[in-house]
Amino acid sequence: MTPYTLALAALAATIHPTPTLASSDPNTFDFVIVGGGTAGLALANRLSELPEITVAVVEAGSDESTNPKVTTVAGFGGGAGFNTHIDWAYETTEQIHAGGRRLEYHSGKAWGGTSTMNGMTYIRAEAAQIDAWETIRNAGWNWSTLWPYHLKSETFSTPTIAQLAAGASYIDSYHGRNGPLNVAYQYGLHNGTFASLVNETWQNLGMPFNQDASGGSLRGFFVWPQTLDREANVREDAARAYYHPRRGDRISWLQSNGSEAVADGVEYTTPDGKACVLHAKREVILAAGSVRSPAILELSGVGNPKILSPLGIEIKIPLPAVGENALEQPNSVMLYNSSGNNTFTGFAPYVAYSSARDIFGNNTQSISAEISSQLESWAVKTAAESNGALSVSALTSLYTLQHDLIFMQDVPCVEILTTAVGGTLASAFFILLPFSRGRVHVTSSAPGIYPAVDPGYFAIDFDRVLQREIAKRVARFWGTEPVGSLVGNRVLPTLQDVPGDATDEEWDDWVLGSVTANHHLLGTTAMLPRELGGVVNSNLTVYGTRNVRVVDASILPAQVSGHLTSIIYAVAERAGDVIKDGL
Ligand SMILES: Cc1cc2nc3c(=O)[nH]c(=O)nc-3n(C[C@H](O)[C@H](O)[C@H](O)COP(=O)(O)OP(=O)(O)OC[C@H]3O[C@@H](n4cnc5c(N)ncnc54)[C@H](O)[C@@H]3O)c2cc1C
Ligand SMILES: *[C@@H]1O[C@H](CO)[C@@H](O)[C@H](O)[C@H]1NC(C)=O
Ligand SMILES: *[C@@H]1O[C@H](CO)[C@@H](O)[C@H](O)[C@H]1NC(C)=O
Ligand SMILES: *[C@@H]1O[C@H](CO)[C@@H](O)[C@H](O)[C@H]1NC(C)=O
Ligand SMILES: *[C@@H]1O[C@H](CO)[C@@H](O)[C@H](O)[C@H]1NC(C)=O
Ligand SMILES: *[C@@H]1O[C@H](CO)[C@@H](O)[C@H](O)[C@H]1NC(C)=O
Ligand SMILES: *[C@@H]1O[C@H](CO)[C@@H](O)[C@H](O)[C@H]1NC(C)=O
Ligand SMILES: *[C@@H]1O[C@H](CO)[C@@H](O)[C@H](O)[C@H]1NC(C)=O
Ligand SMILES: *[C@H]1O[C@@H](CO)[C@H](O)[C@@H](O)[C@@H]1NC(C)=O
Repeated sequence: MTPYTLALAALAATIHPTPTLASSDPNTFDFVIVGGGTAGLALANRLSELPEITVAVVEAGSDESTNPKVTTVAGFGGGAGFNTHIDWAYETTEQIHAGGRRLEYHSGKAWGGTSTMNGMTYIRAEAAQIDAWETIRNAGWNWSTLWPYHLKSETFSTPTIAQLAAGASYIDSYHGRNGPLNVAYQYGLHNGTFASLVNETWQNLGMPFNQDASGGSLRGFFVWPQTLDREANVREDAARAYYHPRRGDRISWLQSNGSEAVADGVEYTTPDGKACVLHAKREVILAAGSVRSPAILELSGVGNPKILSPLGIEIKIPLPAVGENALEQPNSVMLYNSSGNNTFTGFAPYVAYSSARDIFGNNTQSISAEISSQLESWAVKTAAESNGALSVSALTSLYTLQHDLIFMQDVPCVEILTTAVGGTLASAFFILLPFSRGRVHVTSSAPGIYPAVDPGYFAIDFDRVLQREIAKRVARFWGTEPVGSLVGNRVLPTLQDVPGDATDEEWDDWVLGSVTANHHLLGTTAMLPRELGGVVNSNLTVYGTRNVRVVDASILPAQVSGHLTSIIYAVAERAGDVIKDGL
């Protein structure tokens, strides 16, 4: 059986009203994009605006535009499609720093990619952390150069009066009005007093209300908008926004001499197992996501010889950083039942972003200094786990930058979601900027075998410390008025498992035994100078290749404090212009 649904591919990105297949050979296109997901479809759309240019999108999944598990906006959206045919359903390697468990790692397999099964949360990154991209020598990439692309991608639906009363808020100038991507609050927002009680509680804990985080400043409490077509009340995935298909296996090369390789196209497998090639006159662009883009490079001979040679993969370009620098976040959930017989109806998407200072208070200075003194030893540890791909000096400088963002620039490093449904009140929470690095590598030269996904949760102890401190803060939040009177007992973890006066060790045990993936993996083909562990340059071209780029979450060089799709769309939009400028 073939594990892939291979609908017909080779379509010249046809959202454009007059698509031109200006090629005599039906298997030859100017651009061949592998992965019709979040980034891939946004990019294909923009490249296809050029009248003379042909674009093929190779996507392993199918058109799911009428799949109710995709279109539903119920609850947090994410989850409906888990472990169905639209989920690659990866599993991590044993997480040795998180109780040795293997965790589910979901990832979309459909036109629209992971945007067909995610939580639809639309929250942009913090401006200072995007500006930091430029300080690590990614010329042209900063908050203000991405700003027009945030606006270009978006059509924001102005909240109605009832939605404003339910907690929606916005600043008009932060939003686009003519982009392909619908962003909105849903009509089903909870409209009782809960939002204002949560708001007040956070204020009692020193957290301000944030009128609109879309401007690049996340700290504080707010009700978040979603990638959503409000009037149709359906999920706005990348296919719905940017497009309306065969598995790409590896790049086929025209020439290579060890220091430079030129792609000819992409090999793919038909449902009956036949190997075929789509030729790219100009470029091959990988947009297969953080798990598969590095894997496709490795299957194509671009990667770490120490990993590829034992698998019998012929090295075209030695590039050890491929698949390293994987950055994910661990997610924890705490649940309470409501006091009395309160029940909550409607959708309550409430979030508070906090900085290190909010968490550590007067100890911030000393913790900052302590971490500073450990950065180099963390770099040594992480470098040692990277199969020689990342150097101590590179990691030390990246860690120093991250330390500065967290402790000097107060970039939020903590996210706490709070919601209520029926008789349950819930928080999900996660560290945003882990120091731990993981990796994604192929384990076989056969393209159908899943790569090993190792997010490296809690490889650096401080990440666990911060996750535990957030858990304690969440417990404190639900014990603070006015929300304090709404909750009855803590039901996850129970007071037996983690008592009210639990030690740090007891909290740690619970955290390590219960975390799940947050599914924000990125960085596995990072846009960084080669000596800092980069895989693509600031034009998103893979080092050592003449005509292969990566455009998806895997190029983000560092974690971001918002959610990923907003920045991925902006990156893909800008990539479209970078590519067009080079034509
Ligand atoms: C459960 C979950 C909840 C999330 N919630 C949110 C949220 O609420 N808000 C938010 O902003 N972000 C969220 N995220 C993260 C976000 O959705 C992803 O980071 C983002 O969609 C990734 O975009 P991408 O373009 O990098 O990859 P994808 O969108 O995953 O696209 C990759 C595409 O490539 C295809 N592909 C892979 N390999 C091959 C191959 N060999 N040949 C052909 N095609 C291939 C895949 O099928 C897929 O369509 C969530 C993620 C998950 C899993
Ligand atoms: C961002 O990049 C643009 C263009 O290179 C530049 O003009 C601007 O000063 C940069 N902004 C910051 C904050 O560095
Ligand atoms: C939160 O409180 C502030 C006042 O401090 C108010 O302006 C804002 O509208 C409130 N938001 C919600 C969602 O209650
Ligand atoms: C909740 O409802 C049940 C059944 O209606 C009732 O027996 C119980 O007393 C109620 N509890 C409280 C605290 O109001
Ligand atoms: C509040 O939401 C409920 C559904 O949960 C809806 O029936 C009601 O009309 C809403 N009220 C207002 C004022 O929008
Ligand atoms: C923090 O320091 C300030 C000023 O020194 C002091 O007033 C405050 O009580 C301290 N807070 C805590 C929680 O120790
Ligand atoms: C809340 O949970 C506790 C412990 O599980 C239980 O004893 C209590 O009855 C529950 N309260 C309500 C209102 O359901
Ligand atoms: C990026 O592409 C532009 C236009 O093709 C070119 O001028 C520039 O030198 C490239 N930058 C890098 C880092 O290769
Ligand atoms: C590989 O060799 C270098 C020099 O070492 C040349 O500059 C490249 O043009 C050449 N590239 C290819 C594809 O053969």
